[in-house]
Amino acid sequence: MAIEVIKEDITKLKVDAIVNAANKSLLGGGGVDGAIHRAAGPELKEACKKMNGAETGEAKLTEGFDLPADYVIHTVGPVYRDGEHGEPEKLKACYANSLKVANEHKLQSVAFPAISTGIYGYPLDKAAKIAIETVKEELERNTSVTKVVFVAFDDKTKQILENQL
Ligand code: AR6
Repeated sequence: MAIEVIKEDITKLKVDAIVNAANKSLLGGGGVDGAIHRAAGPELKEACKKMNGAETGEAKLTEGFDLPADYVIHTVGPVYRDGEHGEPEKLKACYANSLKVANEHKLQSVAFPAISTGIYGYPLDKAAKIAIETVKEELERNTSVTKVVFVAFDDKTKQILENQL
């Protein structure tokens, strides 16, 4: 099993699946969600419309359309309030459920953005700990996934993920 941290635009990655930090509507938004929808093209939104949204912590798969990645796994991170409203468990569910979906589709390589740490306000150090711990746990199970890439969009995120790893 291999876990890597890189600084990159996730929409450029040629992996089996990139994970999208979406919202419950699954119909697009700002941040990494907006970037993924722009790069994938309008067919992605059409595919997302058929999924009737998702709950926080859930993960649902579509094709990647114009992206170099074959698939997109859409997950909905928690909006951070104070950490006392189930945010850690919900963030953990995002990583675990995304990898479960990847396994169900026999995918090998998956790239994650730093879910919830942008618009949703999750403190980076806390989110990075959950992200790395959960992915390690899931890769220790019997899964098709052999490679996970954590994609940072800025130096600070890269540093914190690397330290945690
Ligand atoms: N590649 C990799 N990472 C990126 C990219 C990119 N192209 N663009 C941004 N990031 P955010 P959230 C990083 O705000 O906090 C949307 O409107 C970004 O720097 O995208 O889960 C959705 O529709 C940060 O480190 O997601 C939801 O409404 C990380 O991705 C809401 O935002 C996550 O930031 C979700 O908020």
